[in-house]
Amino acid sequence: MRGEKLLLPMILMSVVLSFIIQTSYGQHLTEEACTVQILVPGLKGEPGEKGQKGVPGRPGRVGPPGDIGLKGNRGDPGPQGPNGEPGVPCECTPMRKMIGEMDILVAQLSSELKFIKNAVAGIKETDSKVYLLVKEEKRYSEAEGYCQTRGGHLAMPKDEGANAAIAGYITEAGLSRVYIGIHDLEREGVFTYVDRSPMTTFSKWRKGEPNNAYDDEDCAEMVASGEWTDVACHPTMYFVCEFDKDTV
Ligand SMILES: [Ca+2]
Ligand SMILES: [Ca+2]
Repeated sequence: MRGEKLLLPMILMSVVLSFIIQTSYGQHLTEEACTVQILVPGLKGEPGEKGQKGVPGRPGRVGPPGDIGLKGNRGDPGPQGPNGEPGVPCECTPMRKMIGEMDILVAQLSSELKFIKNAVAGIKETDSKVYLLVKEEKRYSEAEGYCQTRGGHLAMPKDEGANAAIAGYITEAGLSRVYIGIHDLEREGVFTYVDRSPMTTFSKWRKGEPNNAYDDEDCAEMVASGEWTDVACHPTMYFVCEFDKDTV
């Protein structure tokens, strides 16, 4: 636009200048007389080179907070952890063993105390033997075990004096019968003392005994009169132990 506005004045100025030159130089410029130069714009030039990249713009404002997300699914279990440190060896075993042994000792002491109480209550004796009435109901074999534990046997009367001492003991205690150490457990009909010593000349069987009633009488009891009877071995009853005076 600006080029077009200047076009008309430039044309007029060119006409005036040509007229002045023609008037001033006369013949010299005759060939150029009435020549009018008209200036026109040239063709549009090529586009310039591309400019350099501009500096980055300022950062924008912080955006509004987003919506709360939905809860995710539960994750898979993690891997197994490393093994723990080795434990300290338990010292309880010796203690338990000791407590167990003490329990056994207490039980033995209780049993011994009971035995002593019985003994204090009254022991019968002969020149060579001490008899103890045990007021605990036991089977024949258990009764013999009880006496053996204390160094004796079930009472084995081998003469009238010993038999009378035991019988008196039973009577004084108000009992009717007790186990004594006589049986035919090893050979039916052949009675021996519980220490396996044979019966010799002395015996005190009640009339009609031993009769091995019901084929089930292999042990012996003494009744208050001092007589013996063969009886079954499994019933429980009181019993009399005997001890050698030499070992008591
Ligand atoms: Ca028998
Ligand atoms: Ca009998």
